[in-house]
Amino acid sequence: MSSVLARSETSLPSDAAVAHPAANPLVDAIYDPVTGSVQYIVTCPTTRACAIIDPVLDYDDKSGSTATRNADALLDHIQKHNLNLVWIFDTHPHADHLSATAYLRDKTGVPVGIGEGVVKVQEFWKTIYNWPQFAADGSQWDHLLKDGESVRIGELEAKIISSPGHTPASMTFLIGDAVFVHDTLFMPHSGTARADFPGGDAAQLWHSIETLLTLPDETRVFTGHDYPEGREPQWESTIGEQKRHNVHIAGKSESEFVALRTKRDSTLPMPRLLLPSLQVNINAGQLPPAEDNHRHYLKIPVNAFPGANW
Ligand SMILES: N[C@@H](CCC(=O)N[C@@H](CS)C(=O)NCC(=O)O)C(=O)O
Ligand SMILES: [Fe+2]
Repeated sequence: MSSVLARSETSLPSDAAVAHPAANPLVDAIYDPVTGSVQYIVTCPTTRACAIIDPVLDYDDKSGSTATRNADALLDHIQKHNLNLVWIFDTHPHADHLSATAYLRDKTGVPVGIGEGVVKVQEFWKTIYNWPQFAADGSQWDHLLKDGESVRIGELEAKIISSPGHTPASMTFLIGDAVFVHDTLFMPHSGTARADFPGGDAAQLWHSIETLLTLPDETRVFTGHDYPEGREPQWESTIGEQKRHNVHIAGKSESEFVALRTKRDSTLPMPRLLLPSLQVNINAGQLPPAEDNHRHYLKIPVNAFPGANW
């Protein structure tokens, strides 16, 4: 299956049109139909500096093969538009796909970042993988993002907002008139992300979403996933649309949300790639070290999640 590339609103200005400081980013998205993930390239229109958010490393669990089709498509886009990559981020340690951050850092030398709460996720999963020598201190990333801090992408300021609930490490990026909400709000007709992963919490997710909904109605909202059934994938909405139409949020109280989220989560199987993903993603997208035959192995803990839906 091939990825879908789409650009939000305006396209890159000509070199002549770069006199004024940027407030709002250009946003390009590459959708991965295999995992339903949306990968973003966020660009400062005045300097052409850009950041990648949530890159996917392709993984076929049937053959144990990795590939870099998605990540290379991101790099091709950057090269084609003559952009200057300055940051690579994951919004949270993903449970449904392997992160391509390590591959991209190796290729480009550009720093990688994730929320500082990743340490809690590392602590949980290093026990599951029985991996005592693994350093659960976030040192695998170049930068651990803190709530309220800002990072620069050229002349753009990316404000980091902690938004736990789906995971304890989840961070939202507010960049000009665009907010990258990852796995909090999905498209209004599909609702919200699940809150049943280890360290997840439906009430926390509600409060994180409430904070996001205080942004101006016209703010562009870019979500981390879409799971279309018989339609084209979608990932862009606005805060106003979310407030009015999100099927899990609009007209609901906190307790109603928690009840519906908990009920739905009790029916969901674990993501197909949960166990390969976390082993790689707590390690900033690096495979476990190669063994003496130079091959990398992923470990599957047996019966670590009794009662999980199949
Ligand atoms: N079927 C997908 C499900 C992945 C999944 O659980 N996605 C999370 C985000 S990482 C979610 O919030 N899903 C909400 C839902 O499926 O309702 C898979 O196996 O990968
Ligand atoms: Fe997720």
